[in-house]
Amino acid sequence: MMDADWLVFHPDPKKPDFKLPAGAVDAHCHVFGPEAAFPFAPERKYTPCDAGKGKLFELRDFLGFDRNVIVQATCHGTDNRAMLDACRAAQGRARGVASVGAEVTDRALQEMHAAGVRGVRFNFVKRLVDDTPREVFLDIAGRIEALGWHVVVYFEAQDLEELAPFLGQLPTTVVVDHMGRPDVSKPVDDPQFQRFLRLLDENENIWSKVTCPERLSRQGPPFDDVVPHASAVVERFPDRVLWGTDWPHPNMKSHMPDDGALVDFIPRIARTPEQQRKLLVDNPMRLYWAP
Ligand code: 0GY
Repeated sequence: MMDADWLVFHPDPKKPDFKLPAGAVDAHCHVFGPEAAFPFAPERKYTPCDAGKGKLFELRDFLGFDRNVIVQATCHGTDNRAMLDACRAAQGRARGVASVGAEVTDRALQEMHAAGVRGVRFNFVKRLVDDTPREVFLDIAGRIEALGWHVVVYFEAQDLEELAPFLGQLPTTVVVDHMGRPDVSKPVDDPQFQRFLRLLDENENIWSKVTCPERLSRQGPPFDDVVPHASAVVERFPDRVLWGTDWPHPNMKSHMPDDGALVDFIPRIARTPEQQRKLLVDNPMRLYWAP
């Protein structure tokens, strides 16, 4: 049973006015269950609605995306079966980002690679996961480096100062979820957001997802307050940004976004056709579909 206050994904999104470029990748989305086939993890911090691969692929086609990157959601812990099943079913049109523990075997990593996994996610958001020792993460990073994978990190803006030395130690490409969750009620030149921009300035292997205006906005749709931050990142690091819907939008409390309206947000943060092509096609293809 999903949590009593769980908000279910939008049942009937609008057709986007923004026409996505050919080959566009939704580079941050999840699958939840279905629970009957893929039970949620005992250690999870929330119980979502079912949101299986069929619905995800329907949305991909409806919005005009060509491909997905399916990120393991914390409600499935380190049991990656639902994500792997979705990647396999997509027949080359999805890649995955897994969550693994220290106990993962090389054979399991190789099987994940064959299914389409190209990264692992390290989560530092305290409401979502229990703490993992940094040595465990560093050990995993060293092992997945050999496979050519990268690391996705999710943290809150106030934790960046403490995390920065650890992030600097990671040997792979590192992708930060949702711009490190800035407080968008503060301006772009606020020290906290400047710290995030500096992290990317000083580490050429660090990328950012310019995702989740619905999560970061204090004002709600059409998310005007997120435009300055997201467009600043796209303008400064056009070759190191990714975009995704974040469907089915876990833990949204204020409202459930219309996924078509989220696509219409893209040209407000990536204003030129060149920026849009890099954000939606070139960058995700380089990171996830390199031969
Ligand atoms: C997101 C954001 C959230 C959740 C998860 O794996 C997850 O449970 O990523 C969140 O609650 O902020 O990226 O989907």
